[in-house]
Amino acid sequence: MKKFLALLAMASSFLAVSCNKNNDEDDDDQKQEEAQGLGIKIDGNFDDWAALKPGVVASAKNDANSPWEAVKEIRCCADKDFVYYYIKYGKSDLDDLLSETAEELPIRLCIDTNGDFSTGYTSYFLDAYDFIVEGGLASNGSFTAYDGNFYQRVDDKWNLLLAEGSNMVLGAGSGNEYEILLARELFNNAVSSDQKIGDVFYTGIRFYTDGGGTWAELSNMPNASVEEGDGNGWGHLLKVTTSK
Ligand SMILES: [Ca+2]
Ligand SMILES: [Ca+2]
Repeated sequence: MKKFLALLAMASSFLAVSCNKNNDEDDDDQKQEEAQGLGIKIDGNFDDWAALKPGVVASAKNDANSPWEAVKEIRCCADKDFVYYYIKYGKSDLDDLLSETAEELPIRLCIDTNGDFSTGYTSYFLDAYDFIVEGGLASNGSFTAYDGNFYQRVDDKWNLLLAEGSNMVLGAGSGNEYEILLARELFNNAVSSDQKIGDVFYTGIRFYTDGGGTWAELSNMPNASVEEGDGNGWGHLLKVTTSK
């Protein structure tokens, strides 16, 4: 936890540096950026995502044949300390959802840490996955911070590893965009040695709604129909390679 908090402090100092950037400071900024990994700050500003180098981010757009509308795009990238997610909703879809004040925009981050798809949950994606983080993005009609419960699939049940409040995930949004950070150290401390997040891992996101007490699927991403006879529009998980 101490290391995690120290990293957050570093992230804050990085922001201060980037706001005062000039040509003389380019070298210093470069060093700071290397120390910071990908330099994404969870602040509801998405310029940091736009500044990422090509090839760093794995992404998926809502497939034209998917039965869903609300979520348009997800992106994911990772450095040695954190995994980052970006989510883009359709503006009018999001406004409609948030107009229901009970709507929390719950999501599940679905994660396979090692590319062994022989274990885990086999629904909603074409690849089995062992872990989920589940929490809401909204409260009282607007985006809020993200928190969630962390579960592992064991014996056909979701086994709670860390309850919400663990600080393993953070999130912030504005407009119709949202960003999430997941701290690898806290994730890896909670799982067995053979299930730690590897340099290459796989992930997807399930979106659903329980506004007004009625549960409904909003989207699964990725959702491209990649296999003949798969009528659900469910796709393979995104393959993410850690930037070093
Ligand atoms: Ca940001
Ligand atoms: Ca696995």
